[in-house]
Amino acid sequence: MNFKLVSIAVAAAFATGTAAAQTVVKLGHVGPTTGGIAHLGKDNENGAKLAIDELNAKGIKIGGQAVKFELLAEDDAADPKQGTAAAQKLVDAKVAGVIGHLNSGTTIPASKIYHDAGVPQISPSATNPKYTQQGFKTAFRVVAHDGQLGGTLGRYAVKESKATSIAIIDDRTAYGQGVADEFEKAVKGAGGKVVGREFTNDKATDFNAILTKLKGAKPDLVFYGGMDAVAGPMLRQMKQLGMQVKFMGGDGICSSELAKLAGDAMADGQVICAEAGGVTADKAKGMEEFRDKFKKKFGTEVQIYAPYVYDATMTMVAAMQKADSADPAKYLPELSKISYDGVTGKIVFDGKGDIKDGALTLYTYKGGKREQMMVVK
Ligand code: ABU
Repeated sequence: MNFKLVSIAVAAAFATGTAAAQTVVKLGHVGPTTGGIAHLGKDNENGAKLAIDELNAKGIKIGGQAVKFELLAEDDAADPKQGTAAAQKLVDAKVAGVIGHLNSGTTIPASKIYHDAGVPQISPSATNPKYTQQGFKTAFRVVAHDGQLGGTLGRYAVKESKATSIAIIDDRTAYGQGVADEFEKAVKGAGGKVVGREFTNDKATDFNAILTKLKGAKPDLVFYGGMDAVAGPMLRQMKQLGMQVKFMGGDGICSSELAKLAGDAMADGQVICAEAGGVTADKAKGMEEFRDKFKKKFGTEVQIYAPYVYDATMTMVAAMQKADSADPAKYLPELSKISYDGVTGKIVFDGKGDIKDGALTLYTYKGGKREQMMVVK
C-alpha cells in the first residue's frame, strides 16, 4: 500500500525568519468514553494522552525529521457497530497505528478493518483470545487473555478460597461470556462444583430474578463475567437479598471505581478480581511513580488499564524509531520483534501478537480501596 501518512506542519519562527518542519504522525486511540464504562474508556484515553505528551516533549526524530505525534481519540461506546465505524474513520484519517479498543466485543471486529488497511493495532485491555487467533499480523495485545484470567481465578476459587458451591453469571459479551466459560472450565478441572449459571447483559440494572434463582442453589461464591458498571449494582442487590458471599470477577470488574459502584454493599475482602497484567517487585516503584504522575496530570486515580495503554503507545513508537519510519509497512516487522521495557513490564510479542510471559495481579478491596494480593505468572 502507498501509505503516505505524513502531513507537514510548518512552525514558522517569525522572530528569526527561520522555519522548522515537523512531520505529524497520527496515532488513533479508541475506547468507550460514553456509556456505562466511560470511566474506563477515559482512563485508557488518558494513558494514551500522557504517552503522546511525553513523546512530543522528548523531540523524537524519525527518518531525520522532527516528529509531532497527534492523538486521534475516538469513542466506540463499547458497541461493536460504533467500534467498526471508529476504526474506519481512523483508517480514512491515515493513522500510522491504533491503540485500542478497550472491549473485546469492539476490538475483534475492528481488527479486520485495521488488518485490511495494514494498520498496526495494539489492544491494551481486550482479553478474548480470538482477537489474536485470527491470523492478523497487525493485531497485538499487551495483557494476558481470558484463558489465563478465567483459568487462574477458577483454580484460585476452588483451591485457595475453598469455595465448594460456585455460581456463575455473565453479560453475554465477547469478554464476559468468554472469561466465565474459562472460569467454569477451570473450576471443574480443579474438582469444584458449579451450582448454577445465569446471564444478564452489559446494560442491565436489575438482577433480582437471576440472583434469587441462584440463591436457592446456596452458592458460597459468585463469579461475574462482565464489567464493573454492572458488578457494582449486582453486589448491592446481592446484599439486599442477604447473599453476601464471596464475589469474583476478571479484569473488567477490577477497577478503582468498583468500590464506589458497590457502595457499602462490598465487605472487606469479599471481592477478588484479577487484572490481566502485573508488575513484579522490581517494577513496583516505577508503577507507583506512574500512578502519581497520572493523578497529578488528570486529577484522578488509575482505574485499570491506563499504564498498559501508555506502554502500548510507547511500544508502537519504539518500533517506529527502530525502523526509522512511521510507515506501517516498515515499522510493523520491528513491532512484531520488539522488546520494550515498559512501566508494566517487558513487552515482547509471540507469533500471534500476544504478550509473552504475561502476568496477572489478584486484588481484593478493603475500606473501599483496591488492594493488591499477589502477582501470578
Ligand atoms: N478485559 C476486560 C475488558 C475488556 C474486554 O476484554 O472486553
